[in-house]
Amino acid sequence: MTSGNGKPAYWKPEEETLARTALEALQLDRLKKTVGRVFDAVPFYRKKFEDAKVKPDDVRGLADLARLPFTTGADLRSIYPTGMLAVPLDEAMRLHTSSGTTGKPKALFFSRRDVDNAAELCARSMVATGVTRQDIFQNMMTYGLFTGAFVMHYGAEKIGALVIPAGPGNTERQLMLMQDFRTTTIHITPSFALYFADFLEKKGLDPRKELNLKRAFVGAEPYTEATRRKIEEGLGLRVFNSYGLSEMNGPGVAFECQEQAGMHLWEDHYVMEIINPETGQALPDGESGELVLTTLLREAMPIIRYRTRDITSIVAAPCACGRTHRRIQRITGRADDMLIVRGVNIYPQQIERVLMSVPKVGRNYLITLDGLDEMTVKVELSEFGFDGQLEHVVELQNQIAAQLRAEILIKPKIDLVPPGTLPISEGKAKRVIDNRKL
Ligand code: DLL
Repeated sequence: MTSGNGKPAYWKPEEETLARTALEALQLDRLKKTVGRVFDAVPFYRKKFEDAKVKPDDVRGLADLARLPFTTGADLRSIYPTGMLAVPLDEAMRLHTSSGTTGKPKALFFSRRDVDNAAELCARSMVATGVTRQDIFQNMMTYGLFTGAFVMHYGAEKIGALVIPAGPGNTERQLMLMQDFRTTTIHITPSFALYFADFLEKKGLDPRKELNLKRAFVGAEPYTEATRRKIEEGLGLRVFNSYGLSEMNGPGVAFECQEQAGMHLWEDHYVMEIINPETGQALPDGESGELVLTTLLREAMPIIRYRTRDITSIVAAPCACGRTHRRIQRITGRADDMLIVRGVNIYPQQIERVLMSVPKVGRNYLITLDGLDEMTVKVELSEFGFDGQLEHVVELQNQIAAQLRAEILIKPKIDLVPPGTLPISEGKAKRVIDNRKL
C-alpha cells in the first residue's frame, strides 16, 4: 500500500491519521457546534429537542449523543421541501434528492462548503485506493438528482484525474471510451458491473489483455463478497466497496482502502453509532445493527442521529493502512429489506450469497413473492451453464434449492433462465418483487 515513492498514499495525511484522542476531541467540538446550530436555526430540531427534554448544553461528551432524538427518513419527508435548512435558501448551492422512493423524495441541500467537503471526502477515498492524477476515471453512475455521479466527479477533479462523465448504460459506447482513453478506474453499481462483465464475455473480449482497467468503485446498493469476486474476475480489476447515502452527501461516507477489509467511515465528518433497530439501544463494537449517523460539518442541512436502516458493524481494530478512522463491515442489508416468509426472517443478501457461489449461475437474479408466501428465485444461467441437457438443468435447480434451504431455512422454487433474459437496471437494481396479499 504505497504511492510511487514508497510512502503510503494519503490525500491529507494529517486528517486521515489523526490520533484517536485528537479525532474524538475534534468530533466533540464539531458535534457541540452542530447541535447548537440546529437548535437555533431549525425549528424542526428545536421542537424535537424540546419534546425529548434535552438542550444543546446537555452534550458534554460524545456519549451524550445518545440523549438526542433520532431523525428518520419519514422526518425528512415530512419537512419537504425546505423545512430542514439551517441556512437561508440563497446560501444553498445545490439540490440532490434521495433515490428509490415513491411519492415525495427527500430534498438534500448543499452549501458551497458542503459541495467542497463532499468532494474532499471523495478525493480522500479515491486516493486511499491508489488513485492519482495519472488516472482516467470513467464515471458510469447516473448524473442528475442522484448524488452518486456528481459527488465523485468533483472528488476526482480535485485529485486532477481525467474524468469521463459517461453516465450509465450504452455498453458499446462505454467500451469504446475505455479503449480509446485507456480508462483505469470506473465508478459503477454492482448490478451494472455484472451486466458489463457479461457483455465483455459475450464479445469474447479479455479485459486483462484489451483494457487498462485497474479498479472499480462499487456501491449504491448492497452486494456480497461473492459478487465482488465475480466483478473482479469478469472485469479484471480490483473492486473497492463504496458506501454513502444522499442524506450524508452521497458517496464518500465510508470507503475501502487498499487493504479491502471494511470501509473507513470518515469520522471527522460523521459520528457513527450502531443500534439495535428494534430498541434503539447502542450495540458494542463488532455487533451487527443499524448504522446511525450524525453530520459534523454539513452547513446547509445538518442531520442528527440519522437512522440509515443499513445493517453493519464497527471494526474497531486499527487498519494496516495507518488511517485512524474506524471501519464498518460490508452492509448486509437494510432493516426494511428484511422479508418475512413463512415466519422466517430473510435478507435478499443471503440469497445472493448462495447464488453467486454456484459456478454455473450467471450474474442476474430476481426474487418474487406471491400468494401466501410462495417464493420464486429466477436466476440466469451463465454463458457456459447450459450444455443442452435438460436433466442437468433440473439437477442444478435442485442443488440451488437445497443450498438455499440450508441458508434461509425455506426451499424456494428455482427458475433457471437463459443468460440476458432478466431485466437489467442502469441505476439501482430491483431484486425483490413482493406480490403477496397478506
Ligand atoms: O446510493 C450514494 C452512493 C452513490 C453511494 C454511489 C455509493 C456510490 P442513496 O441513493 O441515498 O445514495 O442511497 C443510499 O444505498 O442507505 C444503502 O442502503 C445503499 N448503499 C449505498 N452504498 C452501499 C454499499 C447513494 N456500498 C442507500 N453497500 C444506503 C450496500 C449501499 N448498500
